[in-house]
Amino acid sequence: MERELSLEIVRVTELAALASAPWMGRGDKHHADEAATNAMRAMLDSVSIQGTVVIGEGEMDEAPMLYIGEQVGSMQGPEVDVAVDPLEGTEIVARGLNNAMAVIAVAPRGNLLHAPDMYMEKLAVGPLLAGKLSLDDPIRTTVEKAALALNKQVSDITVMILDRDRHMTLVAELREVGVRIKFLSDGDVAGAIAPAFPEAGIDLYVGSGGAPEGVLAAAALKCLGGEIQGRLMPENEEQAQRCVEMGLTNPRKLLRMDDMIGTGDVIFAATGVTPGEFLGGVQMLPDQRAETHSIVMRAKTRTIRFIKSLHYLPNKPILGKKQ
Ligand code: VTB
Ligand code: MG
Ligand code: MG
Repeated sequence: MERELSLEIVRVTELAALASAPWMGRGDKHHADEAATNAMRAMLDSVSIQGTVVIGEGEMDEAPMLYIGEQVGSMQGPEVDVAVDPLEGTEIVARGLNNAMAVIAVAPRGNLLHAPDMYMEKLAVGPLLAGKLSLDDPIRTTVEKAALALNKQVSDITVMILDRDRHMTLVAELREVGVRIKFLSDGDVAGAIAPAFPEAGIDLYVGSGGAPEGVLAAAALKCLGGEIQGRLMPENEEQAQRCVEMGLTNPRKLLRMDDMIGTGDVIFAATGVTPGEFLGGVQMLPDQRAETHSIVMRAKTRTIRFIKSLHYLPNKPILGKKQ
């Protein structure tokens, strides 16, 4: 993958974010998601790749576009796997809360795990803790190891977790251990990446969220020098069967970075829709302009670019057409 691709890729998330931002707080997550998906799909056509969607909006028969298996890109350029979440945090946008982003990851063909739509147990960390923890450990051990490695008191460790009833036991354990907790309403791609940004003030990301979101976070964390470990959580026979079909004979196998995103290069881009831990949201400005805040990075070089763009909206025909 050529480095020029990074800038082409970030234009895709910028447009998806611009398209969904007008839906903030309108209580309509369906339209917010649809606007982002339409814009992302349209923009992808101009990107110089021969892409196959491996993580997308759903199976071919349930999603009209960006479905799993769909071919995207200009069909000139490298053969790649594409993982997308045009609007990671539809409910966030519908309710005007924090941490919604448009997200994409691209890797050479065959590298991205075709994560089925089910829960994944996750443990994500930034560079200082990469390689030092294990999802197999009890949470107390994990926190204690983290405190030791970071030279902090356990009471100064901050853990991020999705605010869900299913995390009640884990949260009780964390409280007993004595850490600080920051809850997320949704948007666990942003949550899992947060520990890699010192300014976010998060040491560990734990708990279960979407498996596709886990792979997207793995792509970002590889570029950032962080780490995520995951374990799929099939809840019925059908889900267990899906794991087997994607090549996991043991669906409960501990998944490491290489299992999720391979060993080669990966490009990750995200644009904030609402403000988050490390990205600003779309800001509507006077004179028909909007400002976006994006991050784009590549595993091979580990250069991290924060891109602030000022868009003149009348010159965005894709936005006009689709809304
Ligand atoms: C997370 C979050 C997503 O799903 O993966 C979450 O990142 C997990 O599912 O934004 P539950 O909502 O059932 O906990 C989302 O909230 C929606 O895809
Ligand atoms: Mg989505
Ligand atoms: Mg999502």
